[in-house]
Amino acid sequence: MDFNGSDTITGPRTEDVLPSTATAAVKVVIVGGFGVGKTTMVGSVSEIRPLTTEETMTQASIGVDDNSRIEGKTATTVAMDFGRISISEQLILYLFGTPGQERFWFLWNGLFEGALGAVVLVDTRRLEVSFDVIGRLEERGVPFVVAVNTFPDAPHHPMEALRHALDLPDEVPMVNCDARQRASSRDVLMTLMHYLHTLAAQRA
Ligand SMILES: Nc1nc2c(ncn2[C@@H]2O[C@H](COP(=O)(O)OP(=O)(O)OP(=O)(O)O)[C@@H](O)[C@H]2O)c(=O)[nH]1
Ligand SMILES: [Mg+2]
Repeated sequence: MDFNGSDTITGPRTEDVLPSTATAAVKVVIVGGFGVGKTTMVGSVSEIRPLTTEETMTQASIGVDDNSRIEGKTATTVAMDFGRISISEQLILYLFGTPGQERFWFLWNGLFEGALGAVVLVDTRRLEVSFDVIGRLEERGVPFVVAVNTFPDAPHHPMEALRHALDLPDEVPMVNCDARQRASSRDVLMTLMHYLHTLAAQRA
């Protein structure tokens, strides 16, 4: 440990301290298949330095994980991502990114506890990895929005065709996004908040 350098304990950084105006906190889960950009989204939008649990993918994952269409991907989430964003002076979102690989899906139970809603990230080059994810959310009754992460070489499909392919009800909001962009990721979360608000108003 370097006592003169960056490891010196100096207390929380200003961005780590919750604003005193915060009155409500909501837990949101970011889900999706392997390599769709969940860790990227939590990282781009979080105000605090995100906590990630990424491990380098090894030879052992070849043949187990389908990384054949995710060139350049060298790390994968093994437990969760965690971040935080203030939506307004009062409202704070806590973001939990799930692992994409099916062998870690048993962790979902803990990650979903107390979650009000979810974002499903979708890669149109590999739509099939989204089916199970959406099915699991529907089973749990967790409201969700679908965000189509626009990878440059991904084929473009009209939203309605994607809705049909994913067998989504009309009321589930769908948006395009670039998970690397803070503003875009933030827009996705705003869409989810509006949707949760609409659902709550309908129930009332
Ligand atoms: N072009 C482009 N690349 C992206 C975008 N989002 C993520 N990536 C890249 O896609 C790769 C996978 O992103 P991750 O954020 O690790 O995906 P993940 O869903 O967390 O993956 P797992 O945890 O392994 O399931 C990374 O190399 C990112 O840099 C995007 O919107 N556009
Ligand atoms: Mg990840």
